[in-house]
Amino acid sequence: MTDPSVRFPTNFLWGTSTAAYQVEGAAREDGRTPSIWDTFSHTPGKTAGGDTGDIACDHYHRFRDDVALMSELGMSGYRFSVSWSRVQPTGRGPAVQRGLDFYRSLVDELLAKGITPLLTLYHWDLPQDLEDAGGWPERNTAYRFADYALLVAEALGDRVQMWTTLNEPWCSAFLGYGSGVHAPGRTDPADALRAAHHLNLAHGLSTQVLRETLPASARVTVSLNPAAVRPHSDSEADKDAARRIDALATRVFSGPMLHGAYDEDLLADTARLTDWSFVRDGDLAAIQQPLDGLCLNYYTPSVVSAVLGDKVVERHDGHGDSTHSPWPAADRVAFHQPPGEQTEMGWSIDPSGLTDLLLRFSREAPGLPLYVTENGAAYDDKMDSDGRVHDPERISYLRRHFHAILKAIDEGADVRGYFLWSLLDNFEWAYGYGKRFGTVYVDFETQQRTPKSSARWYAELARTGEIPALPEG
Ligand code: PNW
Repeated sequence: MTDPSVRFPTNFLWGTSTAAYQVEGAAREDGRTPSIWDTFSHTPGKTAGGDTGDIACDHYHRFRDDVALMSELGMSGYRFSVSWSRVQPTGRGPAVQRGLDFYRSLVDELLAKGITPLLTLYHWDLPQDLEDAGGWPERNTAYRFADYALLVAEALGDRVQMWTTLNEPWCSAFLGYGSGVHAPGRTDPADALRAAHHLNLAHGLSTQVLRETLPASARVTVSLNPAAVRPHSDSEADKDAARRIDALATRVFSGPMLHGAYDEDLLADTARLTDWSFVRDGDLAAIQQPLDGLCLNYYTPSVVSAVLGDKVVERHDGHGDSTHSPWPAADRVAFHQPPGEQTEMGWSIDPSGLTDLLLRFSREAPGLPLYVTENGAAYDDKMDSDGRVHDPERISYLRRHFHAILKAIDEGADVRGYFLWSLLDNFEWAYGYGKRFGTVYVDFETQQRTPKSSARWYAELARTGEIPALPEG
């Protein structure tokens, strides 16, 4: 008999993930207008080498080949996002048919190959017009998002079963409006907290719209990137630093979404920045909508300590260079680079964080199916003279994370699928094209796709549902 700890459940979804701005290109085609990421990437100094998503992987024109590639690799799922300004250019008013047609064609292509689409409504590309009207710190943006959700649900609800409202609202709020390393590049900690609340509200309102519009069989989820936080020592002060980061990274979203409340410690920690009066009567009930699954994205843990006295805070939090912290009112917290292996992002490799998060949410939200919607690693991949791309480090990273998922399943977590970040090397936000997360190599001159050895390895895992036991040590 097979050891249960090496076999994934039957019907486990094996997929890859992408996001519209990172792969599509065609930034000015068929009526698409700028999103905050177009504006940001075209602003000098904001992305490495001035890279933009103008062309990216040209997936907008090559999606048929890309879906054929997924099929060749034996994938049963694909997670992609819809570009809001492609289907509703100003973030208001009617939909642009050609924009919707692109996603309809993509979905039909997936379905024809037996690949389950997981559609994300928002992966960070707010229409610039809505940013000009105030962006996520402005309450109206949440209502606009619910209207946009209706347009997409009406167009694709007959063929897409799995829906995600937001991807990683933490990044949208705290990297976009706090540290400013992501679009729109604003740096006001109080605005970041307002943005977080309005993203929560957008999630709740859009979930209600999806329920009213989609067939009863449709499933609605959200993708969070909760922090696997570890205190640097057992001291009370370090444990308190970990508590603060957990509140600001994770509970600020999971609290209202799953439990209908912002935790008291979060409100107290941030009291000198805001009185949270932007939370209106009825908001928390609107945000706490029953969900059909919870999607978690995980790359690396966070190890934190309290900064005592006047010590200068050394930042190793992997969130890019900014003098502004993405952690409002947690400026007395230091992030530590754990010893050991790291990926090209400088993110340390520790799969136990993924086990911990899956178990945490399986306890915190009993009965809610879990999906890993992002996990993966950037490496400095190069094409060999034989035309192949060998990425043994990525295989090793993935293997260890799959064992971490199996461990969580063994201990009771109901994990239903895995979407590797990413199908293709793509536009890695502020890092541009320099960081390759793909399991398929992309030559950005020719747009040629070459599956890396990790793609073949992953295809074999998807085919058998079994993973060899980890070597000792
Ligand atoms: C996620 N951080 O981004 C995104 O959902 C993807 O679009 C992205 O390409 C991928 O992870 C790899 O970076 C993150 O600073 C960006 O903590 C930054 C952070 C986390 C996730």
